[in-house]
Amino acid sequence: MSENKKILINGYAHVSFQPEKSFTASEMFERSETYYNWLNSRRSIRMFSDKPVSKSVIENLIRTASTAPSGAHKQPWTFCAISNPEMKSKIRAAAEEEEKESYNHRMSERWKKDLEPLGTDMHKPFLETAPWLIVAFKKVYELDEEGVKHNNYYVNESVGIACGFLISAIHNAGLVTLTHTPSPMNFLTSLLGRPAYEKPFILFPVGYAAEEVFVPDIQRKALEGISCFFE
Ligand code: IYR
Repeated sequence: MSENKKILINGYAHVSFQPEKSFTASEMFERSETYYNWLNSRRSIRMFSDKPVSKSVIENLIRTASTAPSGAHKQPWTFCAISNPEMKSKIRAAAEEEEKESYNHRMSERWKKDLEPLGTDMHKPFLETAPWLIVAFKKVYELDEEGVKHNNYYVNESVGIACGFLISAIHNAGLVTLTHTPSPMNFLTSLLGRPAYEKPFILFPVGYAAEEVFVPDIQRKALEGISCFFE
């Protein structure tokens, strides 16, 4: 079978790969539009239900995130999933402490003005209500068991893409999330016992939306505002 064909490139094994089958022009248009409409139906949610979500679902979401491309295929990420109520409470307390400082002292007036339409503040009840928190850590470098340092590349780009995959996987599962970035969020490295070379990147509360949810009445930019074409 052609799928099993193997060759060496630069002395390294390469296997033949069959990309997704090609579609007719109209099928392709249809699929691209359907996918756009489906992702466009996603919203960042701050109001969560406490309804449980099974660990096996969370495992699949993390597996999906880790299919993202990454610099030199280093996969420079760790996704920590937390359902333990005591740990969630500790994370909420530490996050709110930082957020209080940020909203009161660190954030500029202009920044706070920009956030006004989103209705955010220093209170983060969703960190306890959501059944799961997933913290994406970026590995700026890695140490192996012998303490030897290994470099990672394009870490922000790689982890950003993986987080995008995670968000779409959460949406696909019928769950909701929010990209929460308490700042600074180094407390997550120590609370979760991660090595110092792992830096918290984004904290995602994951779960069902609350029974009644309100989201900011905001619009996405039109294509003209986000693209330019050279034909
Ligand atoms: N980290 C704060 C502030 C915040 C910042 C941005 I940029 C947002 O889009 C939303 C919130 C918080 O989580 O409230």
